[in-house]
Amino acid sequence: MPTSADLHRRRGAVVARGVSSMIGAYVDHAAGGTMTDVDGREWIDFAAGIAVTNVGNSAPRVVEAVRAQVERFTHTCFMIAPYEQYVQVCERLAELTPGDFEKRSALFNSGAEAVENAVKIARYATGRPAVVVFDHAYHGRTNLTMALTAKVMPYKQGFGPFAGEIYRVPMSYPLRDGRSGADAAAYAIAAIEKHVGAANVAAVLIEPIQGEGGFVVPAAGFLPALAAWSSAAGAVFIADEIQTGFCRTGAWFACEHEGVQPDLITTAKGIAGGLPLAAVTGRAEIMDAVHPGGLGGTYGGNPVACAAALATIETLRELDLAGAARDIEAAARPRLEALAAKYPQIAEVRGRGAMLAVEVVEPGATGPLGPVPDPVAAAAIARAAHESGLLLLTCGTYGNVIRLLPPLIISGDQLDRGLTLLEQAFSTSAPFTP
Ligand code: PLZ
Repeated sequence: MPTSADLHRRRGAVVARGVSSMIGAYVDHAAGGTMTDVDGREWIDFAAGIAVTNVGNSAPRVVEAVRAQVERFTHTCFMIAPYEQYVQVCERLAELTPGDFEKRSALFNSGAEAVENAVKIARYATGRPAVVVFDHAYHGRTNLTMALTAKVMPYKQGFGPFAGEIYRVPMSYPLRDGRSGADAAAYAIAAIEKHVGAANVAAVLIEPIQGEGGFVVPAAGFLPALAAWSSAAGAVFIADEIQTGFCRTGAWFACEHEGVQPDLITTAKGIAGGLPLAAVTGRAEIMDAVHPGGLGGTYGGNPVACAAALATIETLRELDLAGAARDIEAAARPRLEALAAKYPQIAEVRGRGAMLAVEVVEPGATGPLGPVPDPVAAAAIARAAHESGLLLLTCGTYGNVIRLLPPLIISGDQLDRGLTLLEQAFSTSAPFTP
């Protein structure tokens, strides 16, 4: 069997350099809260494949459902010959997503594709061009979604020109803007009204908690104020719950924490336990504005991915993994707060449920952005974690946020071991001793 080093050498000769990997170890198998590489080393998983394997890798129900579906049929294309599994996923989405109104869904393959389609639908339904997005937003890597995404490096550099009619406005970022939710919303709304014009806005698109942008939790009241403004302006309020959805934050969807009912919601990642599936779900009158045949794609709602989604949703429900996400927060947050008390490099502990982060800064330094981001220290801590066998991700516009995204089925013991490795990573790599 090839070692990670062998595979890494072979990769260099055939895999495009633009596709890079966080660690040099190659996966042999993964289950629950751990991953084992081809060299036989076990890793604690605080990544869940970027918030995908909420039910764990190779969750038993998912494996069984996929196996059974693969034996029945693998693909017909829903636009050619439809099947029940697609309809069932749309039924589940109508039940689970916030909003007590008639809903419709359309299924796709990736998060970016769901966001693209949500924008298509909102433009069609309103007959308007403009899409409002926020500082630090991440919505994907296709041409339209690159335009929606804020950060240039590595996502956009050299890949333009980008799609037009995208307008970026300030995000509520309590650590850095010091504004209340209401004030931050008023500030963003003034920018929309003055720079875009309410009558031109097809959609206001927002992650209820930003993912790649730094696990930024907007101040309370920000999301409801934007949703109310959108509704009054005749714009479609779209929540991108691709990273926050499917119990990650301790509720089925993060919008629920603020009682927001988006007109449209995009989902992917956690929906299907690791198989590629994405969806746009929302108000029937908006979704059904589009003419028959206007939405689709060869693989969207593939039957194997749908079978995986149904088994994933059943698992999330039966194991109460929203409750598990809250338990993860209850166990991890005090440990992160203790780290923050010890290390002045930690400016803030934030997040919800099993979507938690610490923002790393230069101790005591304040600049035009507020606390001065320290991406070098964050990277050193992540590297130390990797060396000790902890899969740990960073994120943030400034690259200085360490984020925790464990699978929701992680055991108490695995979570404890992972947090201990994180604490050790701080003690061995932080440039300042406490
Ligand atoms: N919207 C909120 O988090 C994907 C991107 C990783 P796709 N986030 C991980 C990377 O570097 O490419 C994401 C997201 C939110 C949209 C997307 C895009 O989802 O399935 O990666 O297309």
